[in-house]
Amino acid sequence: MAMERTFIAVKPDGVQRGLVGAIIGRFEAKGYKLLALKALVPTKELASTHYEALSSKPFYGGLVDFICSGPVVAMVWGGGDIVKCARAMIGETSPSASAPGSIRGDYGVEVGRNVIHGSDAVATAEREIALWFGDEGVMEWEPTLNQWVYED
Ligand code: IDP
Repeated sequence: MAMERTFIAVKPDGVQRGLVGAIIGRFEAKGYKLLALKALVPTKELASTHYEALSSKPFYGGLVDFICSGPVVAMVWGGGDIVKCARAMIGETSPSASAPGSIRGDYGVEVGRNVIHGSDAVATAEREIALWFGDEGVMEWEPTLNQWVYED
C-alpha cells in the first residue's frame, strides 16, 4: 500500500456552516494522520494559482472569488492510498451526483458550494501542498495507533 499525502481544504461554505470538525473527524476516524493545518483567507493569487488548470472554464472567476470570500481550513493528511480514498470520501464534484455517506453527498447541494477540496492525483497533491504550505513545512510523525490501522 502506497503511503501518500494529500491536500484537503474546507472551503468558505464549509467553514461558515460549521462543518470543519465533522470533516476532520471523518479523516481521523478513517485512520489517516493529520500532517498540517491552518486557517486563512486565501489571496486572489493563491486561489487563482490553485485552480489555474480550470482558467478556461466559465465558472473560473466566480470560483476564485468564492474561495477568497472567507476563511478556508487548509490541511495535509497522510495515509495508505489516501489520494484516491480521500476523493471517494469526498464524493463527486457535484453534491447532487455524490452518494449519501460521502462528504459532498451528506453536506452539499450545489456544485458551486461543494464544501471541500481534495487533490485529484499524487502529483497534484504535492503541487498543492507546496503551494499552500511552502516553507512552513509539513509534519511527519508516526501515530501510535498505526498498528491498529495497518497490518505492518
Ligand atoms: P473537484 O473539486 O471535484 O476536483 P474540479 O472539476 O477540479 O472538481 O473543479 C474544481 C471546483 O470548481 C469544484 O470543486 C467546484 O467548486 C467548482 N466547479 C466545478 N464545476 C463547476 C460548475 O460547473 N459550476 C460552478 N463551479 C464549478
